[in-house]
Amino acid sequence: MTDIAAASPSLDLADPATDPFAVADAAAAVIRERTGLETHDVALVLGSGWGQTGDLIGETLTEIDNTDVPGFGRAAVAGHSGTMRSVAIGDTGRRALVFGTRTHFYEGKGVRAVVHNVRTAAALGCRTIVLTNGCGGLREEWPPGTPVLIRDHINLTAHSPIEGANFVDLTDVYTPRLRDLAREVDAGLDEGVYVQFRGPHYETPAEVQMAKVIGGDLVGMSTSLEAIAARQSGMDVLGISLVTNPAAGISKTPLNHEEVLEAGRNAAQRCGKLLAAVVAKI
Ligand code: 8IG
Repeated sequence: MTDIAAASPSLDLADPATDPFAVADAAAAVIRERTGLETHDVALVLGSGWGQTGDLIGETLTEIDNTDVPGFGRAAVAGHSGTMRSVAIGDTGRRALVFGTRTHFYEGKGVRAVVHNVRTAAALGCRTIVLTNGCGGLREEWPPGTPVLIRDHINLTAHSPIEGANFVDLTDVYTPRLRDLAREVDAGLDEGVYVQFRGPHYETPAEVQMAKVIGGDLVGMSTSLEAIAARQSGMDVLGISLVTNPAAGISKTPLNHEEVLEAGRNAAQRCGKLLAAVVAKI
């Protein structure tokens, strides 16, 4: 290795020689410089249908293009914004780091890229992360626009964000205390088991039935890998799914992305208020 290579370690997450936590540290350094803050308190990842909800948490004090931060790329999904924001949490004096988009496993950039947001949040000192998503619902009593607390997950990606012999306990991936706190805000919130498929195609009706048989209530393409990485980093996790469509075969009509965006727009008010109230209590 040359001296120059030794002095400037790679920040390319796709390079196996790169330490993903060093990239997270580099990302955190840029965010510290831009925000003027040494730490943040809570991180949020806004999934499909949750895009507008961040605004209700409080005033955005800094907005940073993902492309300015090591390890982050451009948004790959229509309706997602490619920025992260530092938001004042009401008048609590605490600060939230809000990721307007996420990297999905189906983008093929590898698991490290998928959980880079989580590790960056941990590097900034966030003790809690709120993971939101849009998903398909398996229960008839959850029409599109219903937010559901994630109680547990089934990771069907056949991948883990953890490398090496590091046997992280996943008994309470989704912190019970945080779910209780969410129900203090909205007592009507149901809980469910989220099943992460690889995507990007939606499931077949047979796959949805399988998800049901193995104990699933929600089907999606995110969140589980991020939640695992968050637990590895010692963060508490709150997962909230927005049911944007009945999963395939649950309803009679085929699925489309426009339906997903529409459900999000319609549910924005309830979800935004929920998120803002919960984050203020964390
Ligand atoms: I939004 O029905 C959304 N994301 N896997 N299945 C899966 N992901 C989704 C779905 C869905 N809806």
